[in-house]
Amino acid sequence: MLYPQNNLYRQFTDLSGFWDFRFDPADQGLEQGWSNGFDDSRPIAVPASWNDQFEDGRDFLGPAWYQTHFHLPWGFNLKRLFLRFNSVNYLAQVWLNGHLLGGHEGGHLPFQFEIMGKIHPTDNLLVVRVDGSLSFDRVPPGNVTGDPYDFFGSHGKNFPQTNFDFFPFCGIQRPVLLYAIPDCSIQDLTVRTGLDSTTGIVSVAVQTQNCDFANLILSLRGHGQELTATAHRVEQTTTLELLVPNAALWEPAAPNLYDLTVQLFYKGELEDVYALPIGIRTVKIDGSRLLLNGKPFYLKGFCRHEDFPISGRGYQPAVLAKDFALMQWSGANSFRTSHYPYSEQTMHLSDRLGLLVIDEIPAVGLYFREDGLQRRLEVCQQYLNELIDRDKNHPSVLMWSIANEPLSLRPEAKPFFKALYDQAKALDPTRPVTLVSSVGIAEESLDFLDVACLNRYYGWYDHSGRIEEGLRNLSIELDVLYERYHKPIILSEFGADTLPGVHAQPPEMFSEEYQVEFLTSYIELLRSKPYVIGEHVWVMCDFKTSQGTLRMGGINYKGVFTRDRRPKMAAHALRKLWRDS
Ligand code: BDP
Repeated sequence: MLYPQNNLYRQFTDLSGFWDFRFDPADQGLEQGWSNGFDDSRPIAVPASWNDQFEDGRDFLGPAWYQTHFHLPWGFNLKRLFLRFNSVNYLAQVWLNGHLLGGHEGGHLPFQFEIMGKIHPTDNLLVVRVDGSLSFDRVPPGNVTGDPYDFFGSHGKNFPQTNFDFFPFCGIQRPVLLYAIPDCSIQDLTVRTGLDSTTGIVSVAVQTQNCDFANLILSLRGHGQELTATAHRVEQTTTLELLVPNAALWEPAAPNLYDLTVQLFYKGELEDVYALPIGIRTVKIDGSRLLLNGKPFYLKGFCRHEDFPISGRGYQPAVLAKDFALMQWSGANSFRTSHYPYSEQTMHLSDRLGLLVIDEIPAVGLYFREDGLQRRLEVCQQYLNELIDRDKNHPSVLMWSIANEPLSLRPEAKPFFKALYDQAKALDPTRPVTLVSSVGIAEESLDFLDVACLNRYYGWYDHSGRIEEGLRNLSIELDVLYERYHKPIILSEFGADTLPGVHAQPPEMFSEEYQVEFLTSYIELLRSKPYVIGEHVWVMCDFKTSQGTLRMGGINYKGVFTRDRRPKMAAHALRKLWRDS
């Protein structure tokens, strides 16, 4: 799904702003909820999670109603029109002027509706019902009951009862765009790049719609070069290839981008243009090594969350700019989109600023009891399709992650992940596929996954207060894991809760000194293992969680930065380590 853009042939407008909003705890529905004129509505900021915008309803997860009015911008009436929602968590149903456009399941991924015939030139009423409530058969799951074996962390005692460790923020969390494209248009582009000695190979699959036998001109500009390729009488899809001599490759230390432009001609007229920044690079797993552009690469960086006071999981451009500035300041070269896809803008900034991304579907807290299992698989399959469709053209996307810490000790786990692995490979054979494990050696899907990602908290949840002892265990475990599966390993989470301003010498749990010792001694161990290809600290910033005995004030304090982005001592320690090595 191409992101809307503005040029002479396509346009979009952002419907962000204050919408009308009401909670609907009795689930009275559209008729009762809206035909009464919405007397009890209140203004709400879109995009943003609803939970922290009011004095009531923080823990209320839905259903709730949003509505806004808009006019058709000048010139839009000559084009095909769509409404695109970049992220609504969790279930969305959308009406335009009383017509049900459809629905979507799952936050963090975009969906859209064509609205021809349903839109007026002047006043349009857009209504969205959002339900973010937690259920065992949703992904990620919540309100799980029964066998403690299927629970994450606090064994179902947290509130709201999530099977994962972050607050289940809900609402319209990213922009809603109204956009226009020509009838005869470029529907999709799939860019893949390769390398033959110093020559870059750029192959672009172009999909057109509503114009058989169109002509295409593909051009690539940048780094002193301008190259073109053409295709004639294209029937819906074709693949064009460009060879780029002495290509300026994309890598974190030099995130070189080229401007790719596709022009679509139909019956002699230029009908559509789409432009995309692209990077030329290759990714390969070679034995126990990760090769970027043919050279071994070691990942240093963070896991993160989209989380900020008041806006919750809502898109905040200034916070995003700050997060990238802090990642660059600390010397990170990569991050994981734990535990759901991040905004499209995050992916664009990663391309531009040179951060590699482990791109994860929102499959966290998965468990494998029969009830709801098939449904959870289907939802994960939908997410994987949507994620790869959205992010396949970003040079920053290094690999796909198909889950975080699934409770994989049941036999159903392996076939579940084999189905997702095969799907990812069929959609994108160019990138490695991983899964982030907490069960380690028992994660039998490592038989087929390309990379092993392991989360470990020895010296925190286990071996509390005894980092050295914990690390002796980790050292043995890493060796055993590599011996068993022969896959390169990323330590994809390790960290310690740290209260800013709390100090102790000798270091004690929760003190800033303990976090420094914890992270630096983990990193020293990891660097001694030749099959370890990366270290991702849990977590970049403190973030909001459900309430429970494990989380003081509903906050996970493992951040290297506070929730408002101030550094703890560990941030300086990591900067020293990551910038010097
Ligand atoms: C891991 C989870 C992560 C948690 C973290 C923690 O993947 O979501 O927040 O532990 O406990 O198990 O801090």
